[in-house]
Amino acid sequence: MSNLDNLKQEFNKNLSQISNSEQLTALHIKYLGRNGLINDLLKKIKEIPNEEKKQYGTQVNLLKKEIEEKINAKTKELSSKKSDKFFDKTMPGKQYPKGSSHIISYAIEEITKIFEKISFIRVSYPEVDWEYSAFESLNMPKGHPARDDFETSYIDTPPHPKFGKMVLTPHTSNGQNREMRRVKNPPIRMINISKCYRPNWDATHTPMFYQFEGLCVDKDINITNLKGTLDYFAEKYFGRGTKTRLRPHHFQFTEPSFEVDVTCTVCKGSAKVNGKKCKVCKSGWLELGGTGMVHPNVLKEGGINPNEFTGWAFGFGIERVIMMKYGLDDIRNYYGGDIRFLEQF
Ligand code: FA5
Repeated sequence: MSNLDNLKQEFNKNLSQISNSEQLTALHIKYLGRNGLINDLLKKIKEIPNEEKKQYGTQVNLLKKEIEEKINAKTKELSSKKSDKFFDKTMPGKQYPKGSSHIISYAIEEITKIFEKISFIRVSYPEVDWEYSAFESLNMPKGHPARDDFETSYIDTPPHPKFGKMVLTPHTSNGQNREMRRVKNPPIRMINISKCYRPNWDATHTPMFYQFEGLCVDKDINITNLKGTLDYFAEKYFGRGTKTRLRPHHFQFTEPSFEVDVTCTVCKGSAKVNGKKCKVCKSGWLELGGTGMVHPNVLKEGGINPNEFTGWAFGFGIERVIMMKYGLDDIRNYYGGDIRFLEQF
């Protein structure tokens, strides 16, 4: 029996033992693959005497064709068997857990919408910025002690001759000068939302956190406008009936400056729950953040004439407003990645 007959017999035997598509693929590779047995036979044509070459080639090609046809037939046979299998179309599909936006992203969206409704424009200024934007432009010259309040991290790069070193910005107030220079001519109505950095880590402070900063500059802007806007925000974000109050404070970039409190979301400002002192606020009020009338030096540095225009600004922590809204007690949970916490929002 010739080599070709042996190969054919062996192939038929192998084929008769095939019961699934993996085995059939392996058989295909064994006989018809690039380094398969058929190609081995074709390579051997060099060793065949010249007068027999033609006949040998024809026989090998016929065998190759026969093997291809048989493999194709087997493929069809196997796939038709598969379709005989019972498939219950009414079975529920695989359930994959549903993703959702992060609690911070929801708050950013909500706050943006609240301010966009009253014509504020959402912007986002650099998280890594010049010392100038974070301090000098805000009436805090080099060496001023007020800078210490912001516990700033500096980037180890050569300083700019005018703008100083680069910093991880400790507050969104760095956007004030940038926005004044972008808009040039008031009115300015900015809502700047960005990441900030300070080296703190406890239940109410994280090294990276978000602030949102409002800036309004126009003719005849006064504290009444500021109070009205804060009341509007508090009602929209925390719910109807939420009130705000201003307490005197000091910031180098606003004059006068205030801290803003809102009525506690748990006791609604009464300081009592079921006749007992409210555990969340103890006084009926919760602290929201800082605000004030933009200092004339800050307007001047932004290229705006303080004799013609006035303005107000505020800066609040996003983690803090979420905490107040939902009565949460540890903001580190926001960044822990625990799905059981995050999927509640
Ligand atoms: C400022 O950052 C001022 N730039 C706010 C301002 C803007 C005043 C415009 C006047 C005019 P303060 O340092 O108080 O102020 O921070 C504001 C809020 O940021 C805080 O009330 C708090 O909610 C939040 N915050 C500050 N540090 C952290 C921190 N490490 N983690 C989480 N939130 C923080």
